[in-house]
Amino acid sequence: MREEIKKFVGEFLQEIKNKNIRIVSHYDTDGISSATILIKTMKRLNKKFSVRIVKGIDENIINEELKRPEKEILLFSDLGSSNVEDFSKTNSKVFIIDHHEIKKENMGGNVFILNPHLNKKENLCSAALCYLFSKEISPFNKDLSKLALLGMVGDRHESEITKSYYEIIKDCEDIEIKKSLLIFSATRPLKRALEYSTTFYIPGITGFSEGVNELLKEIGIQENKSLHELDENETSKLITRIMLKKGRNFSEEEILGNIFITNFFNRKEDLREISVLVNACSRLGFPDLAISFCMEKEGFYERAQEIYIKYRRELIDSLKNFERLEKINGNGFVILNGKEKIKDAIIGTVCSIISSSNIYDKGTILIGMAYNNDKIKISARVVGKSDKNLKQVLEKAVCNIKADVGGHKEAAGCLIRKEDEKIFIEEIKKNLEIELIKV
Ligand SMILES: [Mn+2]
Repeated sequence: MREEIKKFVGEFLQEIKNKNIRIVSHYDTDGISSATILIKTMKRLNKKFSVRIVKGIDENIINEELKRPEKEILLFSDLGSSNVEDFSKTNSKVFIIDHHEIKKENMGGNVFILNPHLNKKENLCSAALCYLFSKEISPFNKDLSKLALLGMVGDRHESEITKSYYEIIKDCEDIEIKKSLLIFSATRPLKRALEYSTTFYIPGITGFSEGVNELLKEIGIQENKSLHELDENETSKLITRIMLKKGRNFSEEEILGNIFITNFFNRKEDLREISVLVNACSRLGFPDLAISFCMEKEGFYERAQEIYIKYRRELIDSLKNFERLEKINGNGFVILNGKEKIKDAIIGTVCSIISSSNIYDKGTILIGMAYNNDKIKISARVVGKSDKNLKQVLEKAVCNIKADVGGHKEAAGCLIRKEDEKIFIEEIKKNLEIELIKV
């Protein structure tokens, strides 16, 4: 990777002489971390720049961006790989730092791209790539390593720390790694962390303060201690108790993992929590606030917290309502129709949390539905690791009604019209039952 990065940086520094930079990045945590690294790097180079955060790239965005003044150099992060064909047709130079799949044959002369898929190297998140790019420009940018690790956690790469990630961890002076229970967050009082933990849903604990109090009393742990502060003995007692909670027994690898603690705004923070906070701010329409938070600008801790707290409350209420919602329990699948009781913006997250809980057997397909005015947002997830292709499952179900299915094998979604609700449910039931017989 080192050689590719050197070459990429060389081309970039050559091209930006006398030019301004236009940064376009993705709106998730990895994209926001990437953008923050790039912004800081451009500032330190004394370059003028502007930033745009997008959900994805479509034709309109490509046209708008390519029409911008010639004095600007386009720099994409955490997206752009699937658009190289469009970019290669233009005269302007385009730089892309990304880790999404790319077709080599589409690459053209004007596009410079840093993407680990091109040489089958380790899969690094975009923020890590942006960081290595930044460090190649100047070793003084090593202080941005924390943001690379934020992107890593955002894209859930932390369970498998590969060579380059080790290098980044070594660069980061302010990081503490601990193998522990994956409840959320490790730096908040356990009482709150257990009640509001959405890493995995624990029946009778998630959303229920009485259940939490009882559990902590039983094992004799002070409720105001954080997970980070527990000694080994206390940690193992807590793990045992949670593993024995009703439902399917959790396996160790499902509930234990690496936790990264670092400082943000001079407070000890769990990177997973920062990742959710940044993601929530950005997705709810405040990407600029998310970036300012990552830059640790004064006053932005409080503003970001406000949005984050609202988001968490919404999520916990939805999970609490989960047991009361209309469900269709099939053989190997569950359709969860949240109707107007779950916000469409969080139905995907709710399904992800339920799928990582112990309520349903491994391999169960979860189809979540939530109203959005005259449309219905659909999200598909699967419990545990599985080779079922959820994108195909949804594509089949909507083949007679108009809908574009997005996502991939493990997580997919689409938007259908409200009047197609019944047809969709019938189709998906039919397809999933047939699927099962085939197996
Ligand atoms: Mn990414």
